[in-house]
Amino acid sequence: MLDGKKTLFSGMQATGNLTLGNYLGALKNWVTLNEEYQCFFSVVDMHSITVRQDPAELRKRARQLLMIYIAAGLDPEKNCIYYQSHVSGHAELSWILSCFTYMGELNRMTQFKDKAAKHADNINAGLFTYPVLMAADILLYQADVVPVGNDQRQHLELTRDIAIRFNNIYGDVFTIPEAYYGKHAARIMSLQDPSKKMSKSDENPNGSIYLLDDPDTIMRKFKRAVTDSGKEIIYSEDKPGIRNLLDIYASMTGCSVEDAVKEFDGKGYGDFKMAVGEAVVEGLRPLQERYVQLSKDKAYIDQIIKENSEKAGYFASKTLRKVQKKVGFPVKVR
Ligand code: ATP
Ligand code: LTN
Repeated sequence: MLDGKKTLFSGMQATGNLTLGNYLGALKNWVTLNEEYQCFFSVVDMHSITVRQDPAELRKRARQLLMIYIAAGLDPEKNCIYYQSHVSGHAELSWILSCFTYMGELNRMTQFKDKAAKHADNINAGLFTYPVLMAADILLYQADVVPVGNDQRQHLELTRDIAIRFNNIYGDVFTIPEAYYGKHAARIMSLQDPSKKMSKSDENPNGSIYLLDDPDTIMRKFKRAVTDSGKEIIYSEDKPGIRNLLDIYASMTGCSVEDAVKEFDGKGYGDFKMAVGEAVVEGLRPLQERYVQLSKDKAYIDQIIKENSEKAGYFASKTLRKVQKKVGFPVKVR
């Protein structure tokens, strides 16, 4: 508890341009929760280097991501919005937790299997221990709740297992975090291949809507979105394309999927795709306008980065000192 509020932690990788999947699966929920909790929103740039990155590009994207957090409506005066790499406690706790995590557990992680298959030439140890660093992120701030997309379920379960294991040995050190998947908990799929999740690292840009895409690009991508055979707009397993568009429409406008189905009853696929596109254009407009404003104010963003990393560092070091003492590291003479 900080200031009488429970603590929330979440983060996104600074790889690629943020997609509508990231927005609807995570960022939009963060905004609805940010008044209720004491929040830490991290740009997890240390996770990003588990896949090879161009240094200048990574630095640029990390800053863009931080500005997108703010543009989406997270107040940097009230929430701690910062770079993971600016707080060394993440790496330090990650090492300790890796000694409480089993190889067998990490071997089961589907994200590792997917990424290893995708980057067969660079299956590095960091990619394998990625979930341990993620557990460190969360446990460092004693987070009560972690809003993430559905694809992170396994990582959250592992974080809880590590924390429970540690607490069983050393007493009540870590808060056991709960995952929060949001009202819709929809996994947004690629517009070109609805069997694959919409992902910022997808090579085909037509499959993803990027948060900073202009309205014409957004409409064009929806026009080209693959649909299914038949004509009906129904929410069904064997209509993954239509189902994805219904999920997008419902999450974007806040209506239920049932209401969306009713609204489009009897309409053709063409009109339906345009309506979804328009809902997305309108839904993203405020974020895009704020982003343009923020990108003109370098001094303000620099100030946010400095103040918030100091604040995050303060809370992180409190947990870290406690953990170091518990495992038996000699206490530093101050
Ligand atoms: P990458 O393609 O680089 O692996 P990603 O697009 O999967 O990245 P992450 O940075 O790993 O994005 O995830 C950021 C957040 O967005 C996470 O909470 C994740 O659950 C959520 N998210 C990512 N893609 C989707 C999606 N298609 N649908 C719903 N939520 C998603
Ligand atoms: N693996 C996460 C990103 C992430 C994260 C976290 C999310 C890293 N550390 C801590 C929540 C809490 C992903 O979204 N792919």
